[in-house]
Amino acid sequence: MKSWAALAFVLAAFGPQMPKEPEKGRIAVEYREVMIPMRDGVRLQTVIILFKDAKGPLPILLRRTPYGVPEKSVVEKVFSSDPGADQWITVIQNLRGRFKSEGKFVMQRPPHDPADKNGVDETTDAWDTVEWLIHNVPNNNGKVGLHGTSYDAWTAVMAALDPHPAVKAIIEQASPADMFLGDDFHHNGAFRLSYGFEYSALLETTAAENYHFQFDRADTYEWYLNLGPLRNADARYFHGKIPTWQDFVSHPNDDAFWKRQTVISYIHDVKTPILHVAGWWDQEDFYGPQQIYAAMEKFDHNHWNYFVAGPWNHGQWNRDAARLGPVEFGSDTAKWYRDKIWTPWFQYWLRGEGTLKLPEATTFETGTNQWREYEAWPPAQQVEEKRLYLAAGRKLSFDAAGASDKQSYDEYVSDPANPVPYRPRPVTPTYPGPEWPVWLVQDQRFVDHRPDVLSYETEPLASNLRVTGDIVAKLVASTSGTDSDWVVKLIDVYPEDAPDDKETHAKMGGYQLIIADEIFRGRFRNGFEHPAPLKPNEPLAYTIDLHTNDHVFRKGHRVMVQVQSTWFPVYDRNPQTFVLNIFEASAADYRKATQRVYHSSAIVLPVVSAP
Ligand code: PG9
Repeated sequence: MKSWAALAFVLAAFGPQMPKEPEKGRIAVEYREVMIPMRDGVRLQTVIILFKDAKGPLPILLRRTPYGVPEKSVVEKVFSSDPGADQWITVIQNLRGRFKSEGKFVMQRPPHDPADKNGVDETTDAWDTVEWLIHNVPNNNGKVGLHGTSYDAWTAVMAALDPHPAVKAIIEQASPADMFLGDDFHHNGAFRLSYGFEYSALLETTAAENYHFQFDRADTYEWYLNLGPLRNADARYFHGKIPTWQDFVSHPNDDAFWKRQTVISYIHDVKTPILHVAGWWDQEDFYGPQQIYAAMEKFDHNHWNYFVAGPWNHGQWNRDAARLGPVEFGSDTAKWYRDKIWTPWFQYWLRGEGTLKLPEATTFETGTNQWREYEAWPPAQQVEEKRLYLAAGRKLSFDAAGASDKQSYDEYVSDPANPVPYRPRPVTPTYPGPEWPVWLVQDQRFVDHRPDVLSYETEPLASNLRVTGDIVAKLVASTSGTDSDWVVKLIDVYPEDAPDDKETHAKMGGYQLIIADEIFRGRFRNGFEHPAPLKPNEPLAYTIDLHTNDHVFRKGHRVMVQVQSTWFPVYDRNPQTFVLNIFEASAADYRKATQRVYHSSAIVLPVVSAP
C-alpha cells in the first residue's frame, strides 16, 4: 500500500479503537485471513480478528472496504493494546477486485437488476459475507454490526437496503449519497476536478493498487490550469484506461447512470437501526449522511434512524478532534462521540448492554462549543427563517429596504484563465495532505478583495446569532455568457482583536472562517437532467442549498457572504459559454464573462431565538 492508502486504512480500519500506547494487560489476538465465497463463486479477501481469552460469545463488527485489509503485524500491534477491542470480533473485507479479492472492482457498484436472479452487488456481497461469518467464525453470538467511514460507510448503507437478519445495527460515517448532486465527484452538477482526477487514478490505475498521480508541478493549481480543457486529461494521461474518468465524460448530466448509482432512490424502508454521522467541515462527503438520514427518516416507523454531526473534517471522528486547523472546540469531540455514542450504540444493539439514551439528533454547536440534542433534524421548534440581504455597499443586512430595487447590483469579471484558487497556493496534491483535509477551515482573506470575489458583511453583531438547521442562498444573478458557476460561502469573521491561535499561530484577528458553502452550475438551473444555456445579462433566480448547520456567530463577530464564479482546481472551470458537454469543450469555449449579483439576493438563515 502507498502512504495515503495506508493512512486511510488505519484511520478507517480501527474507527473508534485507535492505536494507543500498550497498557499493562495486553490482549491475545488471533489473526485469520480467509477467502469468503459469494453466491456467484467470487471469493473476497477477509481478515478476522479474534481474541484468545475473550469472554464470549461475541458479536461481529464488519467493515467492507476498497482500501485494503490490515496485515497481521499491524493488527497485533493495534488490537492487543486496545482495552475495548475484545468486546467484538472485528472483520474487515476487501471489495471485489481490490487487493486479493477476486472479481472486478466497479466504482460504487449500483444495485443489480431485481429481474436478474444471479445478480450481485454490495448488498448481496454483504449478505453473503454475514451468512458465512455467523456460521464459520467461532464464538460469535449471531449478531453483526456494520460500520465504516466514507466508501466503507457507503457499503454499510448498501447492506442496509436488504440486510441479513443477523445485522442488528449500522453506523455510517460520511457515506456519499449522490455523486452528481453533492458528494466527492460533483456538487450541483459542477465537476470536482482535482478529486475526480486524482481519486480515479488512485483506484483504477492498473499495475498498482493505489497510485498517486505524479504531478510535474509542485502547485497543482498551475498543473490543472496548464491542462487546459478537460478533454486533455484523457488524451494526455488516462488514454481511455480509467473507467471512472470515462464515466465522467460520458455522463455530464444527471442521467440514468448517476440515478442508478445514488442510494437515495433505493431507500423505501429502515430495516435495521442506523446512525448517520456527518462532519461540519467534511471536505468530501458532507452532503451524503444528511441526505441518507433525511431519506430514511420518512420510513422510520420503529425509531431506528439517528443523526450525529460534529465539528470534523472527513474521518476526524476516528482521530483527535479538540481542534481543526486553528479552530478550537474546547474538548476532544471525537473521543466524546466514540465514548458516548459509537461504543454504547454497538454495546446496546449487539451485546444487549445498557439502555439507548440517544436523542434523534446530536449535534455540536460551533461558536459556543457545546453538544446539543434535538427531537428532529433539522429542528422545527423555535426556529425562524430570516433573510440576510446582499445589500449595496457590500453590506449584509437583515433590513430588506434595498432588496426591492431590482436594478441594483455588484459586478465582477470571471476569467477562466485566472480562476479563484480554493486554497492558498501552492495547491498540493489531494492526497496524502496535510492541506486537503483542512481547506474548509482556511482563512478566506486569501481571496477576499480579489476583483472576482464579492464580499458582503454585517457590522459586528450586538448579540449572539444562533443558526441551527438548513441554510439556503437565494441568489439573483446574471452573466454575460451563456453558462456560469455560482459559489456562495457563508463566513464567520472573527473580531479584530481575537488573539492568535496558540497552537498553529494563526492570526485570528479578522479571520474569515467558512461555516457553509456550495457551488451551483448554472446550466442546471431548470433541472440536472437537461442542461440549458442561460440568457445573457438576464437576472435569474438560483436557490442554492448550503445544507444544515449548527453554529453561533458570537457577539462582536461579523457575518460575511462571498460570491464568486470559479473555485479551482477542486471544481473544473465553467467555460461560461454553453456547450453540450463540458468534458468535450475546446480551449476557445472558455471565455471571460461579466457577472452581476443583484441586491435582492439573500441568505436564508434558520435563526434560533433560545440562547
Ligand atoms: N471520499 C472517498 C470516496 C467515497 C466513495 C467513493 C469515492 C470516494 C472516501 O474517503 O472513501
